[in-house]
Amino acid sequence: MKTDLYIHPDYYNMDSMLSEEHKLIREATRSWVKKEVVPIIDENYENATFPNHIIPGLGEVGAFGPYIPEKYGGPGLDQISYGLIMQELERCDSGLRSTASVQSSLVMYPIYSWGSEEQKEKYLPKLATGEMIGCFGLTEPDFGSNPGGMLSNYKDSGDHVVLNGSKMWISNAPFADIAVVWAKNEDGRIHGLIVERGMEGFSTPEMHGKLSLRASATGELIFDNVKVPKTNILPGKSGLGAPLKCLDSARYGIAWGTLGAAMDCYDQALRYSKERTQFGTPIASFQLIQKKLAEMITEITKAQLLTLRLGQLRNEGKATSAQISMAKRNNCEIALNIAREARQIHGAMGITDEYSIMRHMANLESVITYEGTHDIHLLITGMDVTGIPAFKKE
Ligand code: TGC
Ligand code: FAD
Repeated sequence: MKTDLYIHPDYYNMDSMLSEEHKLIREATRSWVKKEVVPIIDENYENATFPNHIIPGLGEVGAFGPYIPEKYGGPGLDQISYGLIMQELERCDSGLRSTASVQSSLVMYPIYSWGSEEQKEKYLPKLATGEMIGCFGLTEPDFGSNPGGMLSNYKDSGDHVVLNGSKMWISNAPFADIAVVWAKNEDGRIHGLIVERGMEGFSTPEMHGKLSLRASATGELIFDNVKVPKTNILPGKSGLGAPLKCLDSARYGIAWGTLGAAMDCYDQALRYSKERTQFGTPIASFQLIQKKLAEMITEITKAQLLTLRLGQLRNEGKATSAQISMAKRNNCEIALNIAREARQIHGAMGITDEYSIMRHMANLESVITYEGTHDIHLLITGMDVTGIPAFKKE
């Protein structure tokens, strides 16, 4: 079995800006990940399976709804703790973090923010422990970057509504117990509905053939005249702004998570470069290797500062959607670049599963695309600074 030697880089002593509680939460997650997930992740990645048996453990480390109050079964942590947990999970594998992000930010967050008291009491405590798993259906086959065009719709039918349509690329879908689904009512207004596995006409076929994020289950959601009780509609918010607000929370977690993947790649590259000898000397002594390592740690340090500051703003309730987009975009980009450079430092060994680098690199191709593509986030920043949206052709 491989030994996990990870030591996280902290060039600017960022740890001095964390509380003792933050460090304890990070350490607890790191130890659990090292013990329970690191030894099995390669096999799951290779087999394209999610290790369902670790779900209760994810609940125990607080990875499901870290900021959900204790009243609803969550640990009631702050936003920086949430970020640190995501960082430790993605340090191991983006698919692991994905499962937790979807459950936390895309399922628990909307139920907590806009659910009725009955919905909160029914679903949140079970989601917090992992007794129940959720997924989030926004993307459709013809509406990815432009979710506002969605075709999924429902019609009023007495005490229930009848839902039709389909969603694609849905993380956790194949084994989720519930789906938070975004669909239009008869007036064309978007609402969130909680659809439960077992409702007649609702199916979740698994999508196969992914060469990225293989340790995360992805599927479709198909609604064929599904009768959804009206009590399952989220009453507190409607319009595209509702699912986009959930994305803010998930994108924030991804900013922390991708930094974890970047730090893992850098840590391995630094160690390998000191151990690997060529031309009678450690490759770390070559200027070109040092250039790669110096640039990696510089980008990681800048991203750590950006991300922690964003966490402080989130704690104060002051982070804007555009600030979150900037961090998601930046951290995905630096993580992918660092994974590519770390792969080169490892030479041929870098393409094997001896190291997690190639797996991170392949995973990050999904992460740079989902939750808003790299270019969509660039356009969000462009719109924010100019006041002019460049998404649509008039
Ligand atoms: P637009 O007209 O700009 O906005 C519609 C309404 O939404 C409001 N809004 C936001 N609200 C909260 N947070 C945000 N980030 C928001 N962005 C916009 C906006 O104020 C407006 O409100 P109102 O009251 O005026 O109606 O919308 P648009 O149709 O022009 O689209 C804008 C665009 C392109 C930025 C947006 O649609 C977008 O972000 N597209 C990307 C789609 C995306 O990210 N999909 C992700 C699907 S989920 C996923 O990938 C999960 S992966 C999970 C995992 O495994 O980790
Ligand atoms: P498209 O929107 O078709 O984009 C294709 C290309 O066109 C991109 O390069 C894009 O940047 C570019 N483009 C599009 N519009 C513009 C524009 N206006 N200006 C400039 N360029 C533009 N979705 C969910 O709802 N729930 C999930 O749980 C979920 N999980 C996912 C898991 C995985 C592994 C993956 C890969 C995706 C997941 N998604 C999920 C879907 C994801 O959010 C979408 O793939 C993403 O939003 C992009 O949509 P698309 O793939 O349809 O690409």
